[in-house]
Amino acid sequence: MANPETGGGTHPGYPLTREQLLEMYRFMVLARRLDERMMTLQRQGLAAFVIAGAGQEAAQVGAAMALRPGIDHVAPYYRDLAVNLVFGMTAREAMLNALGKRDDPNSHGRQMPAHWGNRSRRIVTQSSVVATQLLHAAGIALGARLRGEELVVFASCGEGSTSRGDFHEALNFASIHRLPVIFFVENNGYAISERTEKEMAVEHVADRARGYGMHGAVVDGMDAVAVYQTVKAAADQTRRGGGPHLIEAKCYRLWPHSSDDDDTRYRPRAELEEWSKKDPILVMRGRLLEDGAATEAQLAELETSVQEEVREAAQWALQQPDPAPEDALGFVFKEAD
Ligand SMILES: Cc1ncc(C[n+]2csc(CCOP(=O)(O)OP(=O)(O)O)c2C)c(N)n1
Repeated sequence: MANPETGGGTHPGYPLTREQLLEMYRFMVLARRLDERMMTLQRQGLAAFVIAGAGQEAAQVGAAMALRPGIDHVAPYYRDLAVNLVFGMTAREAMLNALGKRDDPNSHGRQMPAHWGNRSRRIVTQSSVVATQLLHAAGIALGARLRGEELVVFASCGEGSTSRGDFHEALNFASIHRLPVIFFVENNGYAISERTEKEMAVEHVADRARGYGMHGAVVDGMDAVAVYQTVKAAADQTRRGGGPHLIEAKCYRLWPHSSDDDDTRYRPRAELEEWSKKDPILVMRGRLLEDGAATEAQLAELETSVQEEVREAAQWALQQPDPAPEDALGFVFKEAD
């Protein structure tokens, strides 16, 4: 149903304007087209490695748009390209990262691709060791509290990463001190080839919230608006001193784990086909048309402009310099003000 007040859909609690809904969709499409182009570059031998977020765009964009870029911090994990886009990363910068170029703002080509980090945008640099970013998030939130800053720290990971001790320590510490952290788990069904049932004995990751004395919620991670509403409510509450939240977004990884992985060896094709029908980009597209927030022609125009942006970004990034061998030790240890 169209909402006459906002021009967008009717979304109780946190109504989104037509512009916000279209922005949400644009970020999702941009992330998907970047993933596709990066994978092509990898197959052409131009990019070393790709670890994509295809299937998780609704979870990532819905969550990031509920935060405040420039104020809140994000400690994302490798699949969170779309979180970075919402927090200000450009298509050109994403391509510099994928190609390990000298001017990649994440690490100047020192980190693996998709190991995000950008101090000026409050995107926390990450380790290859999964779940460590959750501890960093708790520490950043404590630091902000001590400085009297009112902000939220958003830390994400896959459900497989919740089997590590770091996850449990981070939740325990954040809950004891009632820190403003949102622990956001993108449950995409697999940790490489291991299915969720083999990763934990509870049905939902969010079931564990009770054990730490914190708020827990499960949300449909294929629905960007549902994720936005859940994260927005949590962010508003934790910002006011309501303690940390554990939010589990149920989604699905539509691609193999990485460009190095053959998922036909462990994932039934029928399962993939079923989930493909719930592709978050299709869901969002349907919602925009149904709500009267956009016409087919407007969405086609948006698609063309995103494709052009990605094509241009890749062409441009390919021409940019690689890191110089003599600078190999630069940006490895702290070189900041
Ligand atoms: C401590 C640690 N163990 C193993 C790995 C290797 N590894 C990289 S990604 C990954 C799967 C993580 O799965 P999940 O947290 O569910 O995230 P997903 O990749 O499914 O999004 C593993 C095991 C690692 N990077 N760090």
